[in-house]
Amino acid sequence: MREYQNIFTAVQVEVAPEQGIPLPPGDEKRIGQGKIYHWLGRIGNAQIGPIYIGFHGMVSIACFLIAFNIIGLNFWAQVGWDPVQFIRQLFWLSLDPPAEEYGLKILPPLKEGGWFLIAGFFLTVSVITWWIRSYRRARALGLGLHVPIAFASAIWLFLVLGFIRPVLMGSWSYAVPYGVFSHLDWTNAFSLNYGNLFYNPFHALSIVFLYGSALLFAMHGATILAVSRYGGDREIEQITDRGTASERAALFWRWTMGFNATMESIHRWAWWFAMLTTLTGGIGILLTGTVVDDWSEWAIKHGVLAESGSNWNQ
Ligand code: 07D
Repeated sequence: MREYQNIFTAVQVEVAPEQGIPLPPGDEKRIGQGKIYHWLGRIGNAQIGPIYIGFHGMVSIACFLIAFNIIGLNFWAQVGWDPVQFIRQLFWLSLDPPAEEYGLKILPPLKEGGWFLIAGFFLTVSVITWWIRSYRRARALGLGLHVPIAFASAIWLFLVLGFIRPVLMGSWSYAVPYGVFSHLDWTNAFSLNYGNLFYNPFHALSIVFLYGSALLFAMHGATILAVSRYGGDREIEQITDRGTASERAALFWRWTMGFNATMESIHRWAWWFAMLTTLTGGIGILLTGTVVDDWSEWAIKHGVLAESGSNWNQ
């Protein structure tokens, strides 16, 4: 028997583009009337626009493009402006922070970290103005501040890595380089330099929340798809008006693991787990090199790890 498995299928309603609520006078910054694209509707909402740009959106996009171009042009200069080599070596190219001896100097020579700092400045302004945009749009729509708060947690980790920790360490050289492989190498070197980041309890917590977020997202997404044949995708109504979808979903989890979140609380679980990934991560990075120099030694001192290390000696 053929069964309806709601994995790839999507319901699309072909209607005139939704215009949204009227904005207060002076705040009307929307462009276009909106358009419906069938293929977009297969993965999300078919409607694009009217697009809200606004002052902070403009500043953010402009600053991002400046940072992106500074990084890209530095990469290109590093291969003698050869477009073929630019593409071939793209993953290996890197714009690095100034050397340690420049400390927190505001503008070292451009080719010795100056460009890095300028790019970092514009990228930071871009991220912060995008946050302001998320805050202002949430307010304009009368929403809770859940999205801006979660985004602020990600920005906290971003600022710890690129600004707060370098300032506390007394040199921009501690910031993360802009490059595909270079930032991976930086991450690896960070762990090695500070005695294995796995023994940093905040890194461990961050992983718990990261993996936990993926697990919760998989469980929730799968549950709602599985009960959408009973109207379970109308999640909000099901919080107060529990129909068969909600009851079956809850019962499934009580049967399989003895406990179930509710149609409402599952979103709180997901929000907290995602938010805590970067919140705990930022704390872990901030402590490294400032308060704790070697996480293996720290673990031995606090009885987490034996003097001889773990039993893994291969
Ligand atoms: C980075 C910050 C927010 C980002 C923002 C976006 C733009 C784009 C683009 C200009 C993601 C701004 C950017 C707009 C600009 C252009 C083109 C969020 C970020 C606002 N680790 N590890 C974590 C695991 C190891 C190390 C977190 C696993 C090794 C370091 C996470 C393993 C070593 C750091 C995590 C593992 C090591 C981390 C990241 C396994 C060496 C961090 C969470 C299984 C490789 C970061 C406390 C996140 C952190 C971090 C997972 C291993 C080093 C939980 C699963 C032992 C140095 N690791 N890790 O959401 O917070 O990032 O650590 O081995 O700094 Mg780790």
